[in-house]
Amino acid sequence: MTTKLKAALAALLIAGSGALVTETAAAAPATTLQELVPQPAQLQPRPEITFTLTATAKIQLSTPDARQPAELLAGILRPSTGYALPITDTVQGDGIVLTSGADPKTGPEGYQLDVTPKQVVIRANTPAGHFNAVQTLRQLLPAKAEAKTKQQGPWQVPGASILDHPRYHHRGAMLDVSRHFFTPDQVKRYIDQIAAFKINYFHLHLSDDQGWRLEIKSWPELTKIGGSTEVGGRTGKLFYTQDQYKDLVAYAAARGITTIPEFDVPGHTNAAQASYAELNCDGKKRPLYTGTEVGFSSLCINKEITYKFVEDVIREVAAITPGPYLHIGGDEALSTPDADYQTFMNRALPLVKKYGKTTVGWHEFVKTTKDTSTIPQFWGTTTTDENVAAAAKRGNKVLMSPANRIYLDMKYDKNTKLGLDWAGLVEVKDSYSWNPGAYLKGVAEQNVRGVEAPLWTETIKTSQDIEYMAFPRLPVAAELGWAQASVHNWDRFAPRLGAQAPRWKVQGIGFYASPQVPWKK
Ligand code: TNX
Repeated sequence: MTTKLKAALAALLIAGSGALVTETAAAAPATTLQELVPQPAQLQPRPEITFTLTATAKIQLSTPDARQPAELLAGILRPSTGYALPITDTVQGDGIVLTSGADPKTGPEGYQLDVTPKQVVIRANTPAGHFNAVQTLRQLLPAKAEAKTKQQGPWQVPGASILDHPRYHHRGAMLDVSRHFFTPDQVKRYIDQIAAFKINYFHLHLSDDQGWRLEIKSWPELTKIGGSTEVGGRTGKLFYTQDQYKDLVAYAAARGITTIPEFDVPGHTNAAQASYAELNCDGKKRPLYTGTEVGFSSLCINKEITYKFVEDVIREVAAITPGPYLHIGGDEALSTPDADYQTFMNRALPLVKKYGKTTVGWHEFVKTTKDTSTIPQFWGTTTTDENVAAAAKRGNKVLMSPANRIYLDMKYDKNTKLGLDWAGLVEVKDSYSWNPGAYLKGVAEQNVRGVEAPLWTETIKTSQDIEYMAFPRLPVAAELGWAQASVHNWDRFAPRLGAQAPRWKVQGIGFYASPQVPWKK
């Protein structure tokens, strides 16, 4: 409140009745309702209502769709509240209700959330809708609800009716586990963090010049040799067994997230070429690579064994990936001549189909195919790309990851110690100030599948590093992917983003405290 306003109010209070109402309205405390990221489509505050979660509350289901979301919620709230919060199949008494029958406007991923004095009632018609509602409810509770140890209540939720649904279906985050390897526990930690912002796709960049990170049973040397080192030269068993991968995929799924595995071909393949001599045109193994240059490797396009290799990898990965997508990379194949690149994609793309999956690829690949079901992921730094525009015109849906906007490995400013700057310095406001549905020439709102924030890890070694680069820009990507275009406004977004700080502190996330954002204490 400004000093002037305070003085005016004091005068009114002295003057007598009626003024109290003004006082209450003017001083109405900010609540978590003003702090949601991403912003819901419709939000009606009900200031006369407050719900308090108590020791006797139950999480009540009337639809099996809500089972996993309810378990997720209970797993977060039991440690911090210290309450039992049993999950029941009957809707009765106080607590949190997850039920079906949402307004059709909520669509396949949306939900309604109504705060009443005795219950928070969530309605959704799909598991995705329930997951998304649960993430909203988390943010409506006090920040300390995120703690791993018992905290003091009260556990209040401000009164509101919310009807929410996303702008885009695809809201993604990518982690490069090839340049630096991250353990399953580190990956799970990141999955937990992205889930909180309604990210629903997790893209795992599993192979590159510096490392092959997933066991392929028919080509065991890929991990034995190709998974033995990383940027900087550390050595070890730096890969996931298929069982570990399946566990990660299931962990993501239990948070409403579909995993998209990537094997980058035909370039970025040094780790494979170091593992098997026959994958090289000259029949000689390449040395393992621990530097950070790109563009020097290529599979041997004219050898039949190359396609046996690609098919074996696709077959094995498809078999342990329940999601419908497989990412085949295709970027920066600077050592693969154009004609060879075409030849390669003509053989590789049908193999993805053969094993029942839909291709996602870095946008370069889309010049090689007329298949409109494939998904080009735009990672350029320009606002024009003829091939991507032509694909959009044919009907392909484009996944937007412009590097100068939403690459989480770009430095924030010249003083940022981690990260790269080839696409520019990307401060938080830069990462927010673009419209995915009107960014690339010839790629309009209806041609956009969604937004993904990739995190490349040439310079990123620890979970702390991941978090410093991803926070707050990952939540920015989530906002761009979910919130309606009509609410896009930096001045209104920045305080909502800043309001996340106490939550991140409780969660142990060491974020970049950008001077552009008014951080809440
Ligand atoms: C470009 S973007 C790459 C990656 C690097 C990244 C670093 C893309 C598809 N390829 O190989 O890691 O830049 O920012």
